[in-house]
This record gives sequence, C-alpha cells and structure tokens, in this order.
Amino acid sequence: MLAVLFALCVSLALAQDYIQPVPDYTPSSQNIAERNKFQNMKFGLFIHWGIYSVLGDGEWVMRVKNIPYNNYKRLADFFNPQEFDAKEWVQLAKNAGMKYITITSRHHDGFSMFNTAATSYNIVDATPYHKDPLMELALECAKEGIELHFYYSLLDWGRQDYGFGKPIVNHEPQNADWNSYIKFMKTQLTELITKYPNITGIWFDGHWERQNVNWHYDEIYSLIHKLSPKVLVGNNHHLAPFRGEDFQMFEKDLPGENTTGFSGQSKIGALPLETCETINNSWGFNINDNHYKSVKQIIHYLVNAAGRNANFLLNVGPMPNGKIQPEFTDTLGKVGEWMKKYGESIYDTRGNIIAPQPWGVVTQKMDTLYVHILNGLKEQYVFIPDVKRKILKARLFGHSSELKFKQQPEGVFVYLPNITLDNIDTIIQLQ
Ligand code: JFZ
Repeated sequence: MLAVLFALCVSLALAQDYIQPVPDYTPSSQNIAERNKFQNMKFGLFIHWGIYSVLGDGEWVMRVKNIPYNNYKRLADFFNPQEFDAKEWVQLAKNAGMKYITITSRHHDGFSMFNTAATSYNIVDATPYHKDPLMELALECAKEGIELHFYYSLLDWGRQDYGFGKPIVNHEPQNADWNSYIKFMKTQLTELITKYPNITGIWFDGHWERQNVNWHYDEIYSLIHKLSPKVLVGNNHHLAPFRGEDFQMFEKDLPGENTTGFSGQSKIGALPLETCETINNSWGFNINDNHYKSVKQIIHYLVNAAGRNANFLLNVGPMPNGKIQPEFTDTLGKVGEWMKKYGESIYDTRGNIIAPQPWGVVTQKMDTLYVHILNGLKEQYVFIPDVKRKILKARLFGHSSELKFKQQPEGVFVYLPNITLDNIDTIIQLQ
C-alpha cells in the first residue's frame, strides 16, 4: 500500500498537468446559497463501502493484492448486506452531530453501489442483495434533514474503455475508448443527480491517476450544474481549484498543512473547504486495523478544521453485512455528546479570521469569537492576536461569570488564574 502511494506521489510530482480550458463559470444563486449552507454544516460522515468490504482489507485491495479484475468481480456474488439499515446509518450521523453524509457511489474498482442502467456491474444486478442501498439512504436522509453527497471515482481499474495502464497520447488513453468512458460517467452522474432526492454534492476522486488526460470537466461540471444548480462539485485532485468547482477538499490534512505528502500542490483557494480523515488508518473496512484515533484526537481535528474555515468529513468503512463496527459507533457517539454541549462554537461559524495559534484556534459567529484552547497554556492567560473589534465581555463557554481581559492594538489578553483547563477544549467566548 505504502509503495503504491509512494509511486503515486512520485508520479504526481513529475507529471505535467493537463488543465483543459473550462469556460467561465458563474455559480447560480442556489449554488452560492448551498455553499453557505455547506460551510455552516461543518461536520459530515464519509462512508467507504463496496464489494471490497467483503475482503476486509481496504478499498484498494484489488490493486494491492494484485487480484485480476475478472476474479475480483466474483466478490459481487458474496456481497449481501442483509443487516444494512439506512435509518441506523442516518441516526449514527445525526447522533454524532453530523449534518451530511458523503458515500462512495462507485470507487476505483468500478463497481456501482447503486441502481444504474449504464452497467450491469452494480449492486442491484450483480449481487444477491438486488436492492439499492443508496436510494434507501437518500430517502432516509431527505426525511431526516441530512444532506447527501456522492463520492464518484473518475479512475476505473477494470473497464475496457478506461484502458487502465494504457499510455496517454493526445490527452486520451491509447487502445481504449475514451469518449465512451466519458459518456458512461455522464450517464451515471445524471442518474445520481436526477433519481436520488436532495443530492447536494459530487466528490470526484482519481484525477491524480491520469493528470495528462482530457477529463472533459467542462462538459461534466456544466452537466451537473445544469441538472441541479445546488449540487456542489468538488474534486480530490490535490491542486488549486479548477473553474467549475464549488468546494475544495484536503485529504488527511488540515488546509495549509502537508503531513501526508498528498497536499503538496494544493493551494488554498477562495472556495468552501473540506478536509477528510479516517477513524483508524483505513477508508474501506479493514479487519486488521486497530489504530483507532481517540475521541480527543477526533474532536481536535474537527475544531482545528473549523478554526481554519474547513468542514470535517470523518470516515467509516462499514462491514460487508452493512453494520458499522462498535469502535466507530462508540467514538462517534462520544463526539456527538461533545457536539451537543459545545456545537454552538462550531456550527455556522467561520474560521481563519485569526490565524491558528500554538494553543489552538478561533472560530467566529456574528459578534462572538470562540477561543478554543486545545494544547494547554504556558502562562495563566491566553493572548489572541489581531482582534480588530472592541471586546466588551469575556467568559468561559457555558458560564455566566466574566473573565478579566485587556485589549491592546496588537490583541487581547484574557486572564485565566485558577482555571483548570479542560482536557479536550477550553472555550472562551469573547463578545
Ligand atoms: C483516494 C482514494 O484512492 C482512496 O481510496 C480514498 O477513497 C481516498 C478518500 O481518496 O486516496 C488518494 C488520493 C490521492 C492520493 C492518494 C490517495 N495521492 O494523490 O497520492
């Protein structure tokens, strides 16, 4: 896996990007409104689920274990998620304080987890389950007021017309049928956007596998916006946003950071931001992975993302039977308890108003600054630089008694004598 990722990164660094001319794009007013709503939601559930889940070895298992495509396809025969319950998943997200779900409709293995007329390699036609879980999920989300985004892979390891591994000449794979593949994607995207109620986002991935190809984003993005102006387009290409995109995502990194090496070429654009991360070290179900992040680590990730003006999309990889393992549900439940208490300092806020500090971050909503002390303090005060507006009141979140503070041109000192800091996050509210 690491070798594959390393090879990916090297090819990323060497490849010349072919950025096709996408015509001017003026987002509709519905799109702008949806972007705003998206930024207000702050916390979402990412779900990686497919026939790969059967092997319990992550969503890359076909490539990592070198399974021939025709052998891999047999997994469809064993994929029968009898325990899948859309209600349970939506309640899990809701109880965690999440406002949206992003789920894999089709990953790099090319298997469609939804009812599609474009290929029979899909969950309804090719598995004994014969039902469409994404429709059940979409209906449940619509009912419960949870927004739904679809992850959609541009990369396909198996289809003839994609021609995985074929050389790219004149921005097309040789000995494949690129036009047929582009048409296939457009058909599926049309299905996903028109047949499923209330879809508000498409999360593209796989661009990085073929940087030199013409992905026809001009046609694909405008098709999506034409079908539904409120659908936000995002693309995990790890570059500055292309025209026609509505949000920018970061993978396993906070905006501006590059700890994984994936985000080296990402420049932060002006669009709404989202960063995604796993609870253990896997996206798809991995029966061998016990590297669970703590509740504190997850909350810190969420607060740090909000402080940098980004949403946090936290992943689970459900098991092949449709259940989500207890280690994930327990953590999500505890994060949800925290959000019930402190969510006011996260939802509907904006970040990056004050730069991240060694002690933590600041979020803002109207006339209130929420100062999140995450990493402890050296002194018995906290210094918040660059506070432009006059502060009238400082208090601990959830407490009425006021804290002493001093405002100077360079910032505000809030004094915290005899205050024991919270082990997770001490929030100070400045009015
Ligand atoms: C991609 C997928 O390959 C992965 O399976 C998962 O869905 C994740 C959310 O997105 O992961 C990537 C994307 C880009 C790189 C590496 C992994 N990259 O550029 O090196």
